Amino acid sequence: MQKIIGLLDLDYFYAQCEILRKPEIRGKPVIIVMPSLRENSGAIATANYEARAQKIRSGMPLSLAKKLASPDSVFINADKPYYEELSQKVFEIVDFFCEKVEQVSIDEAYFELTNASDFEKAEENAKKIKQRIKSELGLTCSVGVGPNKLIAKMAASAKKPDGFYSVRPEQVDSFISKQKISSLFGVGPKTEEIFKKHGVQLVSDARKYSKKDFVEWFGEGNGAKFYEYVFGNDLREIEANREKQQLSRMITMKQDSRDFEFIRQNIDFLAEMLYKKLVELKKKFKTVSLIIVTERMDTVTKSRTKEQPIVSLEELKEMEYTLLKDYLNEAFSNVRRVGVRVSNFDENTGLQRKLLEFK
Ligand code: DGT
Ligand code: CA
Repeated sequence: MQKIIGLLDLDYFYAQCEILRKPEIRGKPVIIVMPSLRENSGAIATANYEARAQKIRSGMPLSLAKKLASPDSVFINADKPYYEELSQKVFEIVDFFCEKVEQVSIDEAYFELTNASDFEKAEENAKKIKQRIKSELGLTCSVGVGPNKLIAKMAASAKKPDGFYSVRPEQVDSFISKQKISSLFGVGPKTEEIFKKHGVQLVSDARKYSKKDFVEWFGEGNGAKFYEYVFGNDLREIEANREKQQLSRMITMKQDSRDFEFIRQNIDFLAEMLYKKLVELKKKFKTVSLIIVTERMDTVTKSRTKEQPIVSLEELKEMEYTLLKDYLNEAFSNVRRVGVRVSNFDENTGLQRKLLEFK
């Protein structure tokens, strides 16, 4: 199967979080400061693009940023717990769409799109994630899609902010060869200097050297790695590291319908698939949701929470049927897609032994 990977990177993240809760500062240069206990020191965590236009950068001393900043600039002390809360919400959206998510920092994660039937479908899914983050949370991000982590990351960096860029397997070579060597993933100022000493400006310039040269310049590990990278190769897998907050399965039905029996059969199929996964992960849950996408592409979610964790497939199905009846009583549209979701996982307990015997 063709591996397809996405990389999501939130734009000027800390600054964007502040603008979200203080809309009046949008459009002004916004600079986030990591305060220091010493008077007048402190460093810049990040700045929005308006501030970057004044040459203000992450890591810069506060004193220098103050000199560069225009009088209408807004300086704000970093509020990490608030940014972490928003970050959690962002990656819950990614979790909802993708099974394998590897968070690499407060504002960046790789996600697996391999399940999509082809690149076009994977691109659609990645765009949906981006749109959902915008519509639900009001945050913009840059998303790259590619056949491996290296390409996904570089694609995301190539179009910032609020960008979307997909590099399909047949485009990898032309994409990567014209990138500056400094934008190759993992190349810092020291590595860049060594490359430049050998006349390497663009990634394609590096290809005239052998792997032996690379190893000589950068050592065994890094040399071999960069040698693969300049040809766009990267075998690193996604290391899923997020505790799932919810799990779901969705399907587009064979035809649009409002028929209870017909939709129920689709729900049974999804519930069985999902329950199998839950048993595998040894997860118990208290909340069950039914997700309906109507023929007009509106999404409706109905949920119910029990006090005690739900411990059988039958119980899960019964709850879904009730939610479906509720939906059919309230809404008139035909159902196009249907989804079964569970959340609110029980922290301490795994599924009991007898549930593990579920076939
Ligand atoms: P971007 O992705 O270029 O639009 O801008 P940011 O601000 O999202 O930059 P990124 O992705 O490198 O870093 C994410 C957040 O991490 C950023 O909003 C603030 C924090 N951060 C980045 N660099 C530094 C740093 O040098 N010092 C401190 N304290 N925090 C940093
Ligand atoms: Ca970022």
